Amino acid sequence: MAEGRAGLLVVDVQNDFVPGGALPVPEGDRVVPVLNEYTRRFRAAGLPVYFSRDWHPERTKHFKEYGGTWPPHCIQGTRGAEFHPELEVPPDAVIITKGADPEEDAYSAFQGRTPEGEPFAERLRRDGVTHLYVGGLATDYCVRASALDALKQGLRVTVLLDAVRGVDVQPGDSERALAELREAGADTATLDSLRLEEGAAQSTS
Ligand code: VGL
Ligand code: ZN
Repeated sequence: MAEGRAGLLVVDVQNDFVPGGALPVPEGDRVVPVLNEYTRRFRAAGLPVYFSRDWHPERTKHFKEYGGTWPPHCIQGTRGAEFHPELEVPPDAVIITKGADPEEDAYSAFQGRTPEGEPFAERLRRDGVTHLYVGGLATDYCVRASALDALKQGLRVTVLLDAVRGVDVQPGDSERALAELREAGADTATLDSLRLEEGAAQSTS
């Protein structure tokens, strides 16, 4: 097989994760225009884009009320679970749905599936993606878990520093997550440092 190409993963940019939502990430809405620009650049280079969404049932052990951590959020079919209205999701984007199982938290997009029911990792393999660029919400939960799983899958991972924001339940959680990701082998990029080529990508940060 030819050397793989890059893909973009936009993690959980949903109404409940931005200010005004049920589980707001401070400044979560600020990632939207930046991610729109990343999406345009990937599409212009002919590279695939993936959008994960948190998609919970009303009862799940993910929620505080049923033994978990969080207030109810991103409940299937509600407005809070919809992508942010200004997020540009191209028609050929692949939506990755996770968190639908009431028995698991599913922080990672790699616990999610395509609309056809295919696990995310398999879809990436079929698409020839070997380098995943990751942005979205939240740095210290779903971005962290997705990037760590991507590394475990043997993918090259670049975290998009200008397109992530964290919850910071404990102050410093997001910074610690980024340090952990670098330690695990991820690199980082911003719009200014991004260098994409058709069928391949590298960054210079
Ligand atoms: C997330 C907390 C709970 C996330 C999802 O998308 O980062 N965080 N569920
Ligand atoms: Zn959740």
